[in-house]
Amino acid sequence: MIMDINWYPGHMAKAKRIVKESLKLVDVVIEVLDARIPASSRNPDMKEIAGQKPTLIVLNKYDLADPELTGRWIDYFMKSGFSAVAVDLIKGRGVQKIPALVRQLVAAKMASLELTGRRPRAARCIVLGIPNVGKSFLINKLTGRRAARTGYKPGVTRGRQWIRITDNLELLDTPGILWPKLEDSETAFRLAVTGAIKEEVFSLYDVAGQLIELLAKKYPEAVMKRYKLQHLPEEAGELFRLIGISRGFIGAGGTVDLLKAAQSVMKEFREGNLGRITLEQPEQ
Ligand SMILES: Nc1nc2c(ncn2[C@@H]2O[C@H](COP(=O)(O)OP(=O)(O)OP(=O)(O)O)[C@@H](O)[C@H]2O)c(=O)[nH]1
Ligand SMILES: [Mg+2]
Repeated sequence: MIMDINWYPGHMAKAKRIVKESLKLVDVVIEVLDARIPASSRNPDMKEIAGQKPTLIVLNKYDLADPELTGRWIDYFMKSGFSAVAVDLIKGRGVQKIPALVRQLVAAKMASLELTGRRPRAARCIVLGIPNVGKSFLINKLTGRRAARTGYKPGVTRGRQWIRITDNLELLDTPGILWPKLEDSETAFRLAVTGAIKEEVFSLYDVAGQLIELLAKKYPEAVMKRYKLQHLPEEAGELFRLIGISRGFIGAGGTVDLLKAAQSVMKEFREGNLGRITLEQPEQ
């Protein structure tokens, strides 16, 4: 069973408090999800935490996700009242759309500020997400190297700073870390294979085993091609044995190194070498 030791209740309560405090300072939430697991990488308490704040959902790691399913997820989130965009933060694809999308989300609010005679101001946003979804990469991409610190503002908790993205968009320089939901084993599995849960707290062999069985079933051609296999057994141990033989993972006594096969399947899945694979679909 997978357990994330980092997220016992005390930690969760503290993270929640920090995020809630930050949220008072912003107009818009940018919630980063892993495009391969848009449901499982959402924080279960997000609705309660973000309240009515306009939210832009960023489906990151688009380079690793199934493009068609990503499109369906974007539709799904838009129909649910969010703004949504797919990005690849390694190549920087899609990031340039974010400032305009954020401005759209605050257009009504800014207009009403003006109507009541207040000066128009920059929209303020924060990046939120569970571990490893790409929050830091996003902040770096949005701010670039020219990142101009706008300095401390009154009311801003010490240690937090605003970075100017455009003339009318500012970003809190530190992301808010959310905790993943681990209530069911399928969600935990998806978080583990995509790297959201640290490897110390789950059995790599078991998770990779579940992964290779799933891949063999759903993407048989990709698996056979990648590992040069003639046929596909259903069971993980047997799959790893064939993959180990094919890759030459043979130990001293001539035995196949199953763990090494499992490790390489996990690594290659995460690097996208088995194709662009999304592990969950939006509900109909
Ligand atoms: N393939 C791919 N990898 C990405 C992308 N964006 C980020 N990564 C990888 O994901 C990992 C995590 O990115 P970070 O920006 O550090 O994630 P984070 O959300 O700040 O993680 P924590 O600080 O642990 O909460 C890094 O190893 C990146 O290389 C992407 O668009 N595509
Ligand atoms: Mg980070």
